[in-house]
Amino acid sequence: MAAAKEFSLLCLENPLLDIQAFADENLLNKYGLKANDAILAEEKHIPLYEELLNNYDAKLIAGGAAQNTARGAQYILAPNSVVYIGGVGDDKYAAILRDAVKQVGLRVEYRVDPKAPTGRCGAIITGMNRSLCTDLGAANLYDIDHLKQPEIWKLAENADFYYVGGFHFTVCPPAIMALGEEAAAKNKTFIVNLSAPFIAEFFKDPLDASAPYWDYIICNETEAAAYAKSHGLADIAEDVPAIAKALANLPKKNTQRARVAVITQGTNPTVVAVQGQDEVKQFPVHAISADKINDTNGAGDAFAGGFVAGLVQGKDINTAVDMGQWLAALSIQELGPSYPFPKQTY
Ligand code: 26A
Repeated sequence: MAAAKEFSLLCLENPLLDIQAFADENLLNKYGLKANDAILAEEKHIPLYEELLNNYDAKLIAGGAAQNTARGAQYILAPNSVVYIGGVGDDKYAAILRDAVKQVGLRVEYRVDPKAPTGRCGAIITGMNRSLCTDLGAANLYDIDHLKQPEIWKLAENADFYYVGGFHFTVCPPAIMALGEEAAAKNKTFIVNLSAPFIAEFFKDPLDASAPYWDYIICNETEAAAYAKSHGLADIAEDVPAIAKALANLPKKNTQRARVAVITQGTNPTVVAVQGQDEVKQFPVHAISADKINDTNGAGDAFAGGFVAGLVQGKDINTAVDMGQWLAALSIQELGPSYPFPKQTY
């Protein structure tokens, strides 16, 4: 058998270091945070990071949603399959990230900013919920110039699959569009994750501009509802299969591939709709007992990692979904968005 092509998956988004702690509602209330949400930090949130480190025994864990997905996909795929791009600072947090990605053999090509600090995400775990509050720092300075540098663009041209974390719509929509256009022009696969409710609500214009390029759109049920409410589909906001169908059937640029919409729903079945098909499929998750769960931070990213790894391996949709659910089940038994070592195989 021919050796698999190297670096066929390129991922783009915001590399972050998670400052993760177990806490209670008092801390959420103090900073006006919701138990299950992901937001951009405002001035009032900045003291949260020190407070987590000083008073809550917080752990520093590699994060950044699409970087977690990229690590997850590389965890499954043959060596040298995945490359990830995004912006970091020149500091010890970036060194921790480089160390973590090295462990799974993920190649990173960061845009390094000499002045801005590496982005950080306060991850507050309360029971099965996680509240994420992100100070983007250098991740916010990612620019199209980095992507278009000859050696980076060469990586993009080489790749056959692009995965963009939706959080990047707050940072550099031109880079997202460049990948989408490249995918459509060369009949490659362009995958987007909606990432958080606020993306569909407040970054609607750049999100919608990229929609014609989506070959796969992945989100969870809350993001799906936020999408529906902000896109004139409020009447179906609670109807996950209907939203999946609506997403799958949005206008599409590359008509050689039918779009697939995938909506996860925590412990409820994953919903999959394919453009032009009437049937919406449901896939039960891999059940694990509650006492085995450490935290759900990064579960959705792990799902996407397993799913995309399946696509890269040329698996059918059913198998790719199952691989996503398998990796998500492994990840929630670890601390934060991490994967077990010694490595397990699907
Ligand atoms: C722009 N924002 C808000 C973000 C993020 C983010 N990754 C990129 N951009 N906010 C939270 N995360 C990451 O989500 C993961 C869990 O799904 C966290 O770093 C965490 O690892």
